[in-house]
Amino acid sequence: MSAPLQTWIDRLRSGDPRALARAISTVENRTRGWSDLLKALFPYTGHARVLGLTGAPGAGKSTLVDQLAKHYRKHDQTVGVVAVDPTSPYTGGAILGDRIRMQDHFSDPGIYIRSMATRGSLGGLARTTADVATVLDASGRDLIMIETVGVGQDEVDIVRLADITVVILVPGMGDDVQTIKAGIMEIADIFVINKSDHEGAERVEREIRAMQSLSIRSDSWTPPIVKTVASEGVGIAELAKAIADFEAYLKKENLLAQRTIHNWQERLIEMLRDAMLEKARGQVSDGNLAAYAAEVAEHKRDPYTIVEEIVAGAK
Ligand SMILES: Nc1nc2c(ncn2[C@@H]2O[C@H](COP(=O)(O)OP(=O)(O)OP(=O)(O)O)[C@@H](O)[C@H]2O)c(=O)[nH]1
Ligand SMILES: [Mg+2]
Repeated sequence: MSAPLQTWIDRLRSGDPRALARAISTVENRTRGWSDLLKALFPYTGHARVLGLTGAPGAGKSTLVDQLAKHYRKHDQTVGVVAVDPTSPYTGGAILGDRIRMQDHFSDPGIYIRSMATRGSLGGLARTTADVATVLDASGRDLIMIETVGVGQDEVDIVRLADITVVILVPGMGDDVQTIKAGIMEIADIFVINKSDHEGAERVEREIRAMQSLSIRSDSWTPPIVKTVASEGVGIAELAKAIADFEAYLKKENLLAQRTIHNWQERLIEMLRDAMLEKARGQVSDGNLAAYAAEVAEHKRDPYTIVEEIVAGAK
């Protein structure tokens, strides 16, 4: 390893927020040296628990993350937060909110919050997020929380990489359990009904229960339902307990190792897909690709043979 890289890693490991920020940017933007950095950091990873939190826009995810961060800080755990914004990272109200909240923790180096741009994310959103979590893990954080809006496949893929997934629902707002994306409901290890100060929390709870009675998880865990009022700090201790219970269950049933292997299998496939694509793309210039496309459009050549030839050439 080069001396500057070693110094950088030493600083990052000692808790220097600037070294950490630079490492995250390098990985996020795929700046030169990003993969060497991740390779060098990998031996230091595997200690943090990764908590994924997802839910509809405005459900109170950031407020909840903020409260949980405070809770864990009281228990002397260091926290890293990655807020993945699916739309505009710079003008969104959510990010402004995150900034304001960040100042609460500003004097506390035990909390590191990072908002991630997703537009033009080079390595694929789920992969980049996982890589950023890897950097936070290597920096020695005990707990990493990843906040995403639960709207699309990307978000499902992100939270799937978490050790523990919390799905946040709210009463009313027309987002009945039925209308929430099925994929999101299935990945919940814990349900939170936030904004329980609003009318309709009981109804959401009944709907979750009804849905749960129809399906049994392969690990036979029944996701608990925790009601919170995040803006008031109500139910946070209960949520932390539900998280601890699930962790204990994973440990007792030896499921954590299985989950980790399964997650790595998914990550490896994605990494392979990226690497193979890059290799194949190295074979064809954009101009060539346009020429192939024209040939296919004119039915001069079939696309299947073209792809086979490119793949064969990429060895
Ligand atoms: N009444 C009530 N308001 C809440 C509660 N939790 C959060 N809020 C408010 O709901 C609004 C949205 O909260 P956020 O934490 O930014 O929600 P979010 O899910 O992170 O939003 P996005 O990141 O934009 O999707 C804020 O004004 C919060 O103060 C709650 O339990 N009850
Ligand atoms: Mg938010």
